[in-house]
Amino acid sequence: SACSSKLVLSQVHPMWQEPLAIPGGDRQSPIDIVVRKSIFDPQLRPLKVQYDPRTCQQIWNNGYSFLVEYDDTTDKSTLKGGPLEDQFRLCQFHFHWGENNTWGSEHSIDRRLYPAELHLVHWNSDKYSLFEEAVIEDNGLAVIAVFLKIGKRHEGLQKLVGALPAVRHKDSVVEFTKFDPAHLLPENIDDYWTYAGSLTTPPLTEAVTWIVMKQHIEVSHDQLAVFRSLLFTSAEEQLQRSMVNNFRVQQVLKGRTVRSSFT
Ligand code: SG7
Ligand code: ZN
Repeated sequence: SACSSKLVLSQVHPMWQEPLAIPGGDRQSPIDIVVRKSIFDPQLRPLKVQYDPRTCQQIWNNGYSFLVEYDDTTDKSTLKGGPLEDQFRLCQFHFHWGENNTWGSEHSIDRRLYPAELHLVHWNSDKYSLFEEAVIEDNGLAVIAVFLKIGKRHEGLQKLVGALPAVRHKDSVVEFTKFDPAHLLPENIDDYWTYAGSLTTPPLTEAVTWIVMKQHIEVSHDQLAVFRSLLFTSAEEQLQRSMVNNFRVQQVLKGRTVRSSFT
């Protein structure tokens, strides 16, 4: 795949359910967003999302989540506006989820967790020419986070859910094309929180402008059950482990402000 992010984490720790040994910096993610402490910033513009479904390439079980990867060799699927000065290119999206519906998201709103959270990962193509460069720079990445709540079946998600059994085991890859990630965004993308943070898995670099959507999307319990039927383990391993609880523990704010685009 052209999605060069694959190179970065291919040598990642075989899943780190254990508390991380890597010492945190000053802007680690995820965090709890305290609504009454977030600051409305009238300067925050609407997000400009332009995704081309033809850049969608494949799904990959990387042993921690499943990644839907996009061709990021040109500016065909992009994100700009909102808190961003530059143009960012979509590279992949993935989710984090729990073993049950009580937890699973990485971020929380006033301590309230959701059963799952979607991350659309983009890198700054105005300033950098490769994901690998962007991932180590403080303005290198922009990730859109969308909370998932249990409710009615999500039609836009269903094509993806149907493809997941093919990537049940770690290291499996299946061709997956023409998927428009805009279908996974909530109706209202103008209301969001934003803060300066990090990747939530190794290398944990403090490169990310987080854009956390206020509005959640709904998926059915059955759809999330298919996420939970995936495995952390490869086909060769004796003891198979369900892919659940693939979120990082929350990090301290350390004086950061969370801004909101809405009042
Ligand atoms: C997931 O989350 C994967 C990672 C991703 C990581 O484990 O999607 O991607 C790859 C290529 O393994 O790491 C560098 C990167 O995108 C962290 O992303 S996140 O901070 O948005 N959760
Ligand atoms: Zn993530």
